[in-house]
Amino acid sequence: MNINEPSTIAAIATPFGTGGIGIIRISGPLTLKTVQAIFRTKSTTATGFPELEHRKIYVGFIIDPVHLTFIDEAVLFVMRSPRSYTCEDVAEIQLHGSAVVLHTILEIILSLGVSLAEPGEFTKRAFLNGRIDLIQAESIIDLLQAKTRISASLSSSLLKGGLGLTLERIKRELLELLSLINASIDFPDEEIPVPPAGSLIERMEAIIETDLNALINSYHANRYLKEGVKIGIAGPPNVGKSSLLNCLIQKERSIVTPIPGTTRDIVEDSFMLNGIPMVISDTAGLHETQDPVEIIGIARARSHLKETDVILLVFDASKEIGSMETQIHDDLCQNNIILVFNKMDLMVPHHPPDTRSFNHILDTVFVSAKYGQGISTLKEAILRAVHPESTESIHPIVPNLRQQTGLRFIEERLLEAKNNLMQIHPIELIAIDLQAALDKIDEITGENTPVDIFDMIFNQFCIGK
Ligand SMILES: Nc1nc2c(ncn2[C@@H]2O[C@H](COP(=O)(O)OP(=O)(O)O)[C@@H](O)[C@H]2O)c(=O)[nH]1
Ligand SMILES: [Mg+2]
Repeated sequence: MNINEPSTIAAIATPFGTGGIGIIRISGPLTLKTVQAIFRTKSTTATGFPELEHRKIYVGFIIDPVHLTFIDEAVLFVMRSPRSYTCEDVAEIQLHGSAVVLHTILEIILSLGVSLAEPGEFTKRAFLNGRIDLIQAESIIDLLQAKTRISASLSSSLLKGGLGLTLERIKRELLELLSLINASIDFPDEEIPVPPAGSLIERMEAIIETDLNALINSYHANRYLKEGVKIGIAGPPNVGKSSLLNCLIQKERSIVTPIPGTTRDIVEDSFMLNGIPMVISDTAGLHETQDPVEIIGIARARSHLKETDVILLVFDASKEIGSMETQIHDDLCQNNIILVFNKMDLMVPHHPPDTRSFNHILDTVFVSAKYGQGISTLKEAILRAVHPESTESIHPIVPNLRQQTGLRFIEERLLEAKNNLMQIHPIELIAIDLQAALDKIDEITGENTPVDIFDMIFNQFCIGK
């Protein structure tokens, strides 16, 4: 066997457990031979199996090729190279979704010289055979893991190659800039004039401002859509934090009692706001206590609140603001706080609480969690706090963290090159930065990606994809 010839791989492509149907997927040069050894239709005999046609569905059954015994009914779907997911010959066999049947047949397939596919190996082959770029491979992971419809549709738009096309355009422009610069380095005697710095600077600025910035900024909106905006509820005991959570999610999720210290662990739930998922958590009331369970709860609350995108700091609107309130605010020491005065129904008319001592807050709202008052104002404040643009038009091409880090690197290199040009540094220095930016583009798209990054990406897949 030619050692360069790719192996043939197979895996169960449907989730583990019992299902209506289960699918085994095979890809590689031995696919058709393997299928011919185990699959029969009513009209075929062991010797006279017809040529398997591209994109044709066959109905029949699987046999054990050694004992020639019947194993299960099956539907076979064949895609011939290169017009398949992996660009290789691919067969998908639909069977009854019993784990025993699927494993028995998989074992038979593996006994015919086929190897078990690694996680993501089908998609890896699609990438290695040039059918998709690395960004598209990553968007397939996102799509498989998408928790919301909007995040699934974003992954699909990435899958169509939008980001790859933009990077291709940036790459062409950078290559042109680099060749202008290199020409003046390589042939100094030919009197090829160094391109005027002004025009080079302008072109670099255009790349940064029109393409890179939009992509980089779209990352936050995308993260919110994929993972949800993290909202933490904080405040002293008994001000109505749990009531507020229940009111926002419209469920009796967190226990509400008049007894202070009821909530000890972190209670988390979610709701949608303008199509954006919000993951909201209720925490233990912040105050001095000797109760060992509450002490743990408060420590948890504090560390959890550090990781949130927005904090709803809740106080009782019917009470005076005292040193405890300002102390809690100062201890949080975060700049993403919305001050929420709850129990506005009990508030003494014309005597609103004095909020002058709170200086790092985004907004102040008055609500009554018990009677549902002021909740829409609070929702508006939350949306304002998490980047207004994320609620409006969403950039169609939004990168993940790996791509985002890469884009930032490219931006830094271009800014560096631009500064060097402005300070009339040697042109060689500028070439180095442009080359580094170009290399990073190749790393993002997968044209030239270090093996470890590559493995890390494909290891996120499930087996059979
Ligand atoms: N009048 C009034 N009572 C409320 C309001 N919100 C909560 N409460 C009451 O305040 C008490 C404490 O509420 P809870 O949500 O458990 O507060 P937490 O300790 O901050 O979680 C309960 O008896 C609630 O019914 C409100 O807006 N108005
Ligand atoms: Mg509570």
